[in-house]
Amino acid sequence: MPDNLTYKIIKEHLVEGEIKKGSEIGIRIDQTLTQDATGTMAYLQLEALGIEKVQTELSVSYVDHNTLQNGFENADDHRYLQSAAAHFGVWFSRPGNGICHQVHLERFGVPGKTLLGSDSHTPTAGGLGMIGIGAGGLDVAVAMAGGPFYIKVPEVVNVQLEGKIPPWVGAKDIILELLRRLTVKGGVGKIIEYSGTGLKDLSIPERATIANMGAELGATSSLFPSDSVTRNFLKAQERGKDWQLLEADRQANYDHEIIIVLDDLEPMAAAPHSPDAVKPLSEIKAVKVDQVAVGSCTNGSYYDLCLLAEIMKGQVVHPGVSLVVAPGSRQALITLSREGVIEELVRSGARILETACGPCIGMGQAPPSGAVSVRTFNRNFAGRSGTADAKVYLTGPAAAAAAALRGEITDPRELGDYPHLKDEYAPVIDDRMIIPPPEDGSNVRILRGPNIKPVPLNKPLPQQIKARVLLVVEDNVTTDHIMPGGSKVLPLRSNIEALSEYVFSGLDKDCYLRAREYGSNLIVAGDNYGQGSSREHAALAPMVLGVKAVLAKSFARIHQANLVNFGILPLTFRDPADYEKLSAGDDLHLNNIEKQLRSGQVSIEHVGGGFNIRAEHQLSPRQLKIIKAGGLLNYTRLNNDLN
Ligand code: MIC
Ligand code: SF4
Repeated sequence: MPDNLTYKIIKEHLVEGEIKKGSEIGIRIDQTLTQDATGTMAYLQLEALGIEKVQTELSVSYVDHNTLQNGFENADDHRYLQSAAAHFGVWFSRPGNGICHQVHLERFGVPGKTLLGSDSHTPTAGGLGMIGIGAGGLDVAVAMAGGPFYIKVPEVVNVQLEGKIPPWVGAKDIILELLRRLTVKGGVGKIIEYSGTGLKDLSIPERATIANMGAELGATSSLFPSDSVTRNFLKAQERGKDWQLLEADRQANYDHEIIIVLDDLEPMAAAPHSPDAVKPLSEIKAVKVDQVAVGSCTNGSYYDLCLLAEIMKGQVVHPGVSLVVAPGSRQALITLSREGVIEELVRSGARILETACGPCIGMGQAPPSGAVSVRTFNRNFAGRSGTADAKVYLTGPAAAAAAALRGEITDPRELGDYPHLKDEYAPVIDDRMIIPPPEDGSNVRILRGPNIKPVPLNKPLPQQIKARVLLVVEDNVTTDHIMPGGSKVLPLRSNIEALSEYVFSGLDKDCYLRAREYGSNLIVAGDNYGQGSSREHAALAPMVLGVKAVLAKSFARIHQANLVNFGILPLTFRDPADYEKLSAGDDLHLNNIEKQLRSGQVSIEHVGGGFNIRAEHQLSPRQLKIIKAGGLLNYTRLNNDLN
C-alpha cells in the first residue's frame, strides 16, 4: 500500500505495537533536545533513573528561555545544565547561541530522523523532513536513556499548498489560515503533512515557521518532504551529507485532505487572546500599537529579520511604538551583522535583544498596561507577555514592520511595492558556542545550586480518592494558565514546591492556599485542557498541591501524558453536560478505583448532591500501570525497565 511520509518514517522507527488507528505504539527516538526551562527537570529525572550516558544518536541541551539573570537561580540552572550535559554525553548550546528550535534546524536536524524535545515547538524540525515531537521532560529523559516514546497512531492530514503566494503574504499567513480553519484543537491526535505545487517556493525557515505553529493546532507534529530546497539549505549549512530525498508515495493514503490556494491568501493576524482568533489585517481597523516584537522560534530567522529591515530601511519606528528584535540564533545574528542588516535595524530604532526566547515567554519586555503588542510569535494567551491586560496580535514580519512604522495595525500591502530580498543564502557557520560532550563524562561532577531541588515523587494510586473540586475552568485552558511563565516565576522551575505557589495564579492568586487547605484536590475542566506548552511543571506543581485527578471534557496530548507521568488521573466526562453540575468546593469520591479503571469507566460520587458523574478514561494498558505506580519514575524504577 502506498504510504504517506509520516507512516514511512514511523514504520522505520517502530519498536512496539502495530500501526492501527488509535492504538498505542512505541517509536525509537534518534535525537533529543531540551531547553533550560524544562531541562533541569529532565536531567534531574535522568539522574533519578540512574542513567550513566545517553543512548540516542544525538542529544542537545539548549539554554534559551531563562536568560535574564535577576538572581542566581537561572545562572545556577545554566551551570547545572552544562555540567549535566558533559556528564551524560549531551551537546551543550551555550546561552547566547540561540533558540533551540532554530539552532537545531540549522545545525543538527536530519531528514527522516525522529526528534523528541522537552518543548512543544519541537515539530519545527518538520520543516526539514524529520518527525519532531514535543513532550514532557520525563518522556525526553526516558528517550535519552534509550527507551521508546509512546504515542497513539496519529491520523495524517494532507495539506496541499497550491499556487503561488502573493507579495506581502508569508509563511505565517499560511499557518494562520490553517488555524482559522481548524482551531486550536483541530490538530489533536494528528500529524499534518504538507504537499503541493506551492512547496517549491517555500524556503526551509518558512517551512519551519509553518511546522512550528502546528503546535498551536494541537497537532502531534507537522512534516514537510525533503526535496531540493532541503538539500540547498543543508548544503548552505555545510551539512549536505545529511540530505536524502524523502516524499510520500504517489497515491498515498491520508485521513483528511485540505487544500489551501496560496494565491487567495492575504496578510492576517491572530487577535487576542488565542492563536486561532484569526482575522485578515484588512479588517482590523484603527488599532493603536504600543509595542512590536520580532523574533521567536516562529519568525526569528535570517530572512524574517532581513524582511523587517528592508521594509523599514531609511525610516524610523513610530514615536508611540517600542520595537524589540531578537534574532533566533547566533548564526542569524552574525550573518545579519556581516551584511549590515543589524545596523539598518538599529538605525530604524529597533532595540536589539539577546538571541533567545525573551518576550515570547515574558522574559522581559512586558508591554505597558492595557497595551497592544504586535508580535511575530506563536502564542498570544492572556498574560503571557507579562502584562495581564495587554492585547497581543500575532502576525508575520511584514505586518510587524508595517505596525512599527505606522503605529497602528496595518495591512502591509498599503506600504506599496514588496521589497526584493536577495535569493542566495550564505550563513556564517561557527559552532564554537556549542560544546561537544567529552568521550567519557562519568567523572564530570554535576554542579547544583540551592534552588535546584530533587524531583518530587507521587504515591501509588490508592483504592479510594476523596477530593474537593479546587477549580472549575472553561475550554482551552492553557498550561500558561495552570503554571504561568514570566521572569518572576520561571526561575523557580527547578524548585517545584516554591513554584507550586503560582499554580493558576493568573485566575486566582490564592489558589495554592486553598489547595493546601483542602489537601486532596480535583480540577474540573472543559475541552482541550492543558493546550500549549510541554511544561511538565503544569502537572508536577499541581501534584505537590495534592491534585489527584482532572475531570475534563477533553485533553491536549502533551499535558495528558504529563498528568499520567506524575500519577494524576486524567478522566473525561461521558456526558459533557455533567460539567454544568459541578462547582468549586464540591466533594467527590472515587471508590474502588483500580477495578473501575480496568473497566474503562469510572463513576464519581458527588457527596452531598446525591448523584453520580459518569466518567471514562483513554489510558492505554501501559499508562494504567504508570498511574497505578504513582507516575513514570516510580513505574520505571519498579520495573527497572525502559522498554
Ligand atoms: C512555550 O513556548 O510555552 C515554552 C516556554 O517554550 C514551553 C516550554 C516551557 O514551558 O518551558 C513549550 O512550548 O513547551
Ligand atoms: Fe521560546 Fe517562545 Fe519558541 Fe517557546 S514559543 S520555544 S518561549 S520562542
